Amino acid sequence: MQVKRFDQGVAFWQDKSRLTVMLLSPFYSFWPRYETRRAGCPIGLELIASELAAKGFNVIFIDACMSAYNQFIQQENGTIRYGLTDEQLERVLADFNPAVVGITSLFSNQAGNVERVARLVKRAYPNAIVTEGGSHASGDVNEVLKSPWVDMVIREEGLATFPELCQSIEAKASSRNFTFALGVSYKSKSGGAVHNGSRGFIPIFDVLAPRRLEIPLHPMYDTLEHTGGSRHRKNGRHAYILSSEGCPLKCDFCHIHIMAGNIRYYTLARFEQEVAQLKAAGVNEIVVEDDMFFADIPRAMAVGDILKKYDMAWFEEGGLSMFKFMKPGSGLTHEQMLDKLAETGCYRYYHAIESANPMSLTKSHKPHINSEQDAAEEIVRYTAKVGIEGVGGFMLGFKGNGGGFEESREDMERTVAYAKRLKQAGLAYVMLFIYTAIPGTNAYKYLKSVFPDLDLRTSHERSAFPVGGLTPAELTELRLQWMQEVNGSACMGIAEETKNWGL
Ligand code: B12
Ligand code: SF4
Repeated sequence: MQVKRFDQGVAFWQDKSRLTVMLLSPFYSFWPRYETRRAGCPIGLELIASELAAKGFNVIFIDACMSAYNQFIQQENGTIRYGLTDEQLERVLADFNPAVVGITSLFSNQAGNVERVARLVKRAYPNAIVTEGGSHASGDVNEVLKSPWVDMVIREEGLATFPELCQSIEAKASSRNFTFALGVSYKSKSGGAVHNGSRGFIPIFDVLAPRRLEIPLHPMYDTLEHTGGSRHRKNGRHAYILSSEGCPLKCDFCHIHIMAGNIRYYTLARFEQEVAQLKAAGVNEIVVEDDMFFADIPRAMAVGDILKKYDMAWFEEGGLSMFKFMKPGSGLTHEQMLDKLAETGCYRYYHAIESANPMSLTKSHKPHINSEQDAAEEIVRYTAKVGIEGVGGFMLGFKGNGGGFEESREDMERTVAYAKRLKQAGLAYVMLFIYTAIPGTNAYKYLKSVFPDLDLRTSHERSAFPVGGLTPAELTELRLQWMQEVNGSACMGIAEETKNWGL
């Protein structure tokens, strides 16, 4: 195999007679007053590249965001694009001629950018089959397929589906308008959407090809910060990693359990192999992206031991739930868990706390004990005591359960006061998010039925619909004001400067 690195990505050339597949991560944009600007190596697309390369395909991986992360383009609607310009992307595309293109569409607030990339791709390669995958494409599949530039959507997990689809396109058993591959939706010749049956999730990830490190170690990912603020180590590389995917809970507003299913693991032996390879390649800092790292706490502790063995500083970004610290089970206490995290090199974690309102949590099928403030304060104090930075995540403006509840402004203020209390107790930073409808969730179905004419595809930093007597514009401004009140000027100064978390 010939591996060729270029400024915007990596190409794996194997055999001219085999199919050439291009994988693309789009450029993104943000609202500078309200939103963070965060992106990193797209792990899903990267893992698909490894699978395709292992199966002998020619693979071209391009990241149109991270290859020009610090290039800003002011757009007409007030947002700022970060990443390649249209012309720059067109110039990169002109170097290749793929038969199939796969674009990752993770975030609904970025759907417009993905659509724009799909248009550029279709213009560059009119004969290529253009596909999308990821959380947004899966959740909003019918809307995505209305695009004249998109032929197919790979729903949910793409690790087995996409290689199978490419094999079947290569064997001419599938075409732009037809495939039997499970987990694929496509447009029939008459233009209607056809949804093949879903595919089961991979039960144990060890069946996957070894991760190709050329992508995560591409120089474009060697940034001073990662997706969750400042890095801990100033020299050496950092890399994103998964030891599991999925979540056993089914919160109404969350797309993770739909996208990634119930919790599934890499064995610890396979996980260690990957950490050892990253270490040998110069990585000394790891960002763990597991959706529910604490689904099995003793196993999570063993993951920490492996990271310590290879002297990795690590940050758990996927999120550690407050209720897991409150009721860990397995005979453990939160002190033991936090001692272990600190001892194994964890320097920061996203602390999913969510709300001061037990009703909002219960009605969303989330454990209500997250709202027990005295217990939470004790855990936050201990986190700070062992020297770990906890980043508290809270949600404002719940409205769901088929109309079963809606937060008032007072409810939101109660959560803000809770956030303030925990910040004073030792949280390093607080993210106040706005309850947002994610296509594919129950919350989206309900909110779309109430607000059929509103575009609900905002980030959790801008509000899309009226709630608690507040208009979307009012709640968006209030959230910013509350962020300033809770975090103080030091943190907000960093957040303003970096457009990332304020630490
Ligand atoms: C890591 C992560 C991030 C990172 C992103 C790093 C990056 N790629 O740039 C950061 C921290 C930056 C981030 C930010 C945000 N995130 Co986020 N994030 C995640 C998280 C926890 C893991 C994603 C991941 O890597 N999973 C592991 C890989 C293996 O899975 P995957 O990416 O989904 O890919 C698989 C499939 O989707 C599919 N697939 C994906 N792409 C493609 C492409 C093709 C061609 C094919 C065939 C298949 C395919 O196959 C892959 C392998 O199975 C997910 C939760 C989740 N489990 O999905 C949320 C998630 C994607 N994030 C979410 C949200 C809402 C956000 C934010 C808006 C939050 C905020 N306001 O800060 C921002 C938006 C950022 C932006 N630029 O606008 C939502 C998206 C829902 C939606 N439809 O909008 C998710 C699903 C969480 C949730 N609440 O349900 N996020
Ligand atoms: S919000 Fe957290 S606990 Fe709930 S389903 Fe999503 S990942 Fe699981």
